[in-house]
Amino acid sequence: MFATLPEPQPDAIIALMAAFAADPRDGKVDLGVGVYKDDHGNTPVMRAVRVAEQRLHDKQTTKTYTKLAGDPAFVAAMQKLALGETPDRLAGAAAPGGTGALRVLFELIARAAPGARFHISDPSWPNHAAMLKAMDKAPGAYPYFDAETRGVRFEEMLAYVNGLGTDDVVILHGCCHNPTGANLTLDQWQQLTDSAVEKGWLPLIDLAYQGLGDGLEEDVQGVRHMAARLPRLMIAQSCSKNFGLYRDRAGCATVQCADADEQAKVQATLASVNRLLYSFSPDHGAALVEIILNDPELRADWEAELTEMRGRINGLREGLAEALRQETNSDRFDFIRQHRGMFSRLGATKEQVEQVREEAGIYMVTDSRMNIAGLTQDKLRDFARAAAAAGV
Ligand code: PLP
Ligand code: TYF
Repeated sequence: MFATLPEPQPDAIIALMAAFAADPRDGKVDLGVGVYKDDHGNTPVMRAVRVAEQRLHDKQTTKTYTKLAGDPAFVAAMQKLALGETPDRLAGAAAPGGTGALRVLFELIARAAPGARFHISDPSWPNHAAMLKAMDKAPGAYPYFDAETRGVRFEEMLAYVNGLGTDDVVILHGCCHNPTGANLTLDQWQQLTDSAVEKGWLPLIDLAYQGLGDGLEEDVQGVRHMAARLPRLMIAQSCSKNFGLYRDRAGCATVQCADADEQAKVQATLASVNRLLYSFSPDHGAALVEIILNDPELRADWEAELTEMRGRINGLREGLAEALRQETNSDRFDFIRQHRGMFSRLGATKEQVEQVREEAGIYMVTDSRMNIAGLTQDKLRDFARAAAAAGV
């Protein structure tokens, strides 16, 4: 039965985690997998999460099943977090992480419009294409990252989406683009919205880093603009990074529908898709998020800690750009200051990435994506020196 089992495609980021763990050197630096780290290199359990866990422990009387679409209070709180004021024509379901939310929304589209074509940014988070290919829905790729300016090739992106129509789904990163760190301006979101209104393509917004760019509200200005103007859109939210709940697998799939009839149908389908994929979504992380978002004191503390995390990342961006200025005698890395979120793509070749890994023990993904949060102030100079020595 298994003799002809094909080798699965390895995930380069997960493989890098293993290579880092196996490296015996003291002082090695992990800029690979996208998890937040503090000044000591730890990925902490957030303070509000600890308190919410204690409360859940004290008040939870049963672990019987929730609903197929998860706890409605969690879904409503997540939708409010993304959209602010929410219209009543939203369908939604809890899902196992942002990945689960994406998978459920892909499945929904596969049922609603089997011939629909997906489009992702060039480049994008590798799992987007991998998951879609596994569903026999290899996506198209719209121009996105400009390797010269390290900004967005917006005119080309806009021309691409203007060529799409009502059978097309466009996956957009809501903020903090993974893997490049280059993001759309509000004006660009507005132009994309005009295109979606005119051409009828459907946005699917992957929102995995809300609060880690410029702020909880600031990071979703584009998403909210789109939601206010379009009859329909989809959002896949992850609680992995902004709540630090990675392994608990908390996420939310939302569909803004055109009217109440459509909402009822989509809601029933989301529940059914959940059931067919895994029955009930995990609820532990979702319950913590619901407690935090609906308790003013806990929420304030969560926001304060998220602000500290964001401040640390953006402080490292400043420091890294400055260290690279000094080590390379040029301002060509100043884009690191403008980028937002966990990642920037440095612009090094595969060989240079390997050289930095071998000589300095600093691990970046092969495409030279670096997790800024993996740095510490005392490593900035080492990093800049290693990058300069490799000729980046
Ligand atoms: N989308 C993007 C762009 C991501 O970077 C991630 C990774 O964390 C996810 C979705 C999904 O994350 P998770 O399934 O861990 O919640
Ligand atoms: O891009 C990252 O590093 C995170 C974590 O298959 C991740 O989004 C990486 C690979 C993967 C799942 C999550």
